[in-house]
Amino acid sequence: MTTQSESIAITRTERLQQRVRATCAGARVLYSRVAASQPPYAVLAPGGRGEVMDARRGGQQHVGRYLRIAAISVALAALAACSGDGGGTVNVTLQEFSIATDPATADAGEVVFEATNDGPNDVHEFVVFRTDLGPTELPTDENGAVVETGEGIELIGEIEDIPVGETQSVTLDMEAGNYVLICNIWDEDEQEAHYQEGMRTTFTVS
Ligand SMILES: [Cu+2]
Repeated sequence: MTTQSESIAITRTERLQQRVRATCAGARVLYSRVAASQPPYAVLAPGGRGEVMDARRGGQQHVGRYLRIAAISVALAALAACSGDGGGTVNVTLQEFSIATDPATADAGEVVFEATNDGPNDVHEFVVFRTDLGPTELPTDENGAVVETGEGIELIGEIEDIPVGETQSVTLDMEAGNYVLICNIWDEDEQEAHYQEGMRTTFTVS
């Protein structure tokens, strides 16, 4: 279905993805600057010196070297947060009328949903809400379709209109919590909301 809330949702998803990309790009830049810097100390204190005198000991200490190691550690930790153990790939199967995920849980982080429409006849979509409501408790309109801007649910992302036999993916930055995944197609001809027909399931991020 084509609604205003969907275009808002797409913008929101893109913003989230941009933010993740920007953070990870920043971590990569930081790491490359730290790793390549000469003198290394300059990374932490632009204009500073690579070697500083330790007046108390009266000797010359290569403090910059230790700062460099610390800076590399920070940069590596930031990189690990971007590409590390979190998230993962989840296969989603959409059909008349069910939605199944394998696995049904993920670690917090970047989660890639690969959604396949197994039909046999209908176009389906894939919509992710963060909510503590049960899968059958989402707010609906008079047709029985979920009101995506409704109370108690937060739209995290979606893939619209997946043709039968096709697989499409979306990458979402997901925090720990409870989610409900649905297809929110309202079929005017059949007068049926796919959500009401059973295309809804829970998903947990920990
Ligand atoms: Cu559907």
